[in-house]
Amino acid sequence: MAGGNFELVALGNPLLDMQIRNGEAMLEKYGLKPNDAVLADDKQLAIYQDIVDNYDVTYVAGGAAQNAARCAQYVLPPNSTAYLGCVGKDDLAKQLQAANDKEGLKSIYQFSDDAPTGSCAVVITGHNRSLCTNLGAAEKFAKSHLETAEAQQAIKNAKIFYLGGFFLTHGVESALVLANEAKARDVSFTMNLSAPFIPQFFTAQVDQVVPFADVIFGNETEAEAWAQAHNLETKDLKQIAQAIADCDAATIKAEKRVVIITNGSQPTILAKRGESQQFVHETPKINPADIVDTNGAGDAFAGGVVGALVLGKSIDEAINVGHKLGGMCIGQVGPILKFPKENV
Ligand code: 26A
Repeated sequence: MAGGNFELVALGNPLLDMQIRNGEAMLEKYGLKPNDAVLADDKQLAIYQDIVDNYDVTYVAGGAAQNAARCAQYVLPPNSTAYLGCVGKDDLAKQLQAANDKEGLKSIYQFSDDAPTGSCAVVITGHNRSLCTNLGAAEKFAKSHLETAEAQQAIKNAKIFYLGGFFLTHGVESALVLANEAKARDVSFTMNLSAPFIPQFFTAQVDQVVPFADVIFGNETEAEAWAQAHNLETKDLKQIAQAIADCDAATIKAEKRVVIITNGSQPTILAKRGESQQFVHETPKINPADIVDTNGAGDAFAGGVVGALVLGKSIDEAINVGHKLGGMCIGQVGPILKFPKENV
């Protein structure tokens, strides 16, 4: 594989991020944890207008899988990545499309007639980020969109699929279409656990797609949530990563499954199916003064890894690329990378 032929197809919730700094009061007011991702409940829906009225809001393209796909494209030759998701017929969607165009990510959007493009309030406090999402059009994604000519062309060509775990709150059927396509053609299906509430509250959906996955990403809190949901009585990240690697596999590819668990500035853990030993990759040190915000760092990491896999790099090399992009994202406002491009 070398890239340039839409090898990577990602599926997720396209969101516009509305980011604020020094948002301690908003965490308190809306009952948000400093470092978490949630779907807005009825009371939290007021946060979007509240931050517009009272803060200096930075608007930036978001949506976890869309971020990862943009970051994968960063390390790939033009025309290597396509992204599927549902947006509204509004200006927000135009902003997202423009951000994808800028990075060379092909947007294969479904357009909802009645729902607005989804948005995510990103509340930054220190090095933490709290994400509060109103999915809007994103949860209107219909399986039938996968049957459109444009989507079919991408799906039939793909060598690697990437599923944002967040999509499983509403879209497991569509996710399974891609998973089964990967299985039928013996190509790679990768996914991200995305947030603790996904393995915690959408366990059944996660368990439906994990068997197809040959690369699974998560961070320390998501791994712990997976362990709890599966009655694993350990908080040891290596053991949890191994358990995820060793759980059901529905494909031959998944028999070579790897699980990659990031842990902030602590080393990243790599577990391989059927092995007794886990591996650790040191994360490059980042000077705290260089940290702008951590929004999207995990997506940039995953995107870098997947992009490197498209290029045919080994999993160890791919993790190094992921670390570089994660670090680069942390030095920027929101889930974006540096331009002009740096070599990674
Ligand atoms: C279903 N939920 C809650 C979400 C998200 C989400 N992307 C998809 N679905 N909640 C937050 N995000 C995105 O995560 C990125 C940081 O990892 C935000 O848009 C942000 O860009």
